[in-house]
Amino acid sequence: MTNDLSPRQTWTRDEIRAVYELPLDQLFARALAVKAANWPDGAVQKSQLLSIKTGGCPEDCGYCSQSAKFDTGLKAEKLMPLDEVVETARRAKANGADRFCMGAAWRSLKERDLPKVAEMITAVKAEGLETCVTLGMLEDGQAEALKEAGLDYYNHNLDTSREYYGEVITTRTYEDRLETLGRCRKAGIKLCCGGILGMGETREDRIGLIHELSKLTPHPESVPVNKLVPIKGTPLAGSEEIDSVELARAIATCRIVFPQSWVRLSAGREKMTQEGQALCLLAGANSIFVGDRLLTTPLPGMDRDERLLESVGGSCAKC
Ligand code: SAM
Ligand code: DTB
Ligand code: SF4
Repeated sequence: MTNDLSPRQTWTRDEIRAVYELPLDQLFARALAVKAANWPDGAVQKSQLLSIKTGGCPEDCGYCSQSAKFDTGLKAEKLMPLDEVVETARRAKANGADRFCMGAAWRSLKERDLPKVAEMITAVKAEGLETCVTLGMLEDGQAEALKEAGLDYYNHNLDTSREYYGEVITTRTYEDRLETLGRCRKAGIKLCCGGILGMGETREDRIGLIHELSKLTPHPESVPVNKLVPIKGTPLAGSEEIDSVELARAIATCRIVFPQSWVRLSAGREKMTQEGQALCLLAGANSIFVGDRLLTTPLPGMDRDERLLESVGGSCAKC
């Protein structure tokens, strides 16, 4: 029998499918054994997001409120000033977040913006928070500069399976994404890399996404599992919603395949019931986004998060 407790890159797609499609009780039992062995304190990690550059993005990601290609009603803004970023980070820390993730609606990081973002990273780190950024694609040398500024994590998602990818995005390729991930790894930055479920993909695509992620060496330290937040005006807004049991199946599979990574129940919590979210935490998710907003859409907020975390016996947002 294969050892479930250590990360490995040798998962086959068939093996992942076999795990994903186990009877729910067996799937959960296996995920919970992995969780208990690798994450004995049961704590739920809390990250907070801030959109430091909103809207007007030239990419065509079919789910995104910030693409200039779709009429979503979102107003494009300039890069946020440093003091506003630091103020928000301070409040995030006071409210219990331990990682602060700054997102920019860019196709790629421009050289002229790099020093400003580097300054933000250094300042946020100095507040005693882990730092994460998501800035689009990176060129040679940029990841090193971000690392030097104090960057802990780079978020760059594969989003979906290789086969379904072309239905979602046409302006950058799967290989482009893997290249940026490779540059971050080379610079010694931890990876936050996952995808979105509920974009009209099949279960086989979900399995394919997990398989692609499992080949990354080493595995991403954080695996965000986003449930599509449907945005009016985007091509994917009418996609069939993924139900909480299917989402929990995907999360439990991620817990087993990525035994030592944070698995984040990421976007989509705002419209989920407390029971649906609790099921996903029970399935093995051990990280959430806290605060009032993700990037451009709302989150449940502190009161609902406290009730959720207390209900599953994890730490509460104020603890
Ligand atoms: N522009 C950068 C990039 O895409 O490389 C960074 C920001 S982008 C908003 C970060 C990730 O958020 C996307 O890769 C996607 O996985 C997730 N995301 C964006 N819009 C979403 C939505 N409506 N629902 C769920 N996840 C979403
Ligand atoms: C990730 O995987 N999810 C976060 C973070 N990485 C940057 C973003 C979710 C965005 C949800 C839609 C919005 O608020 O615009
Ligand atoms: Fe731009 Fe990122 Fe949105 Fe794609 S996901 S349109 S790259 S902001």
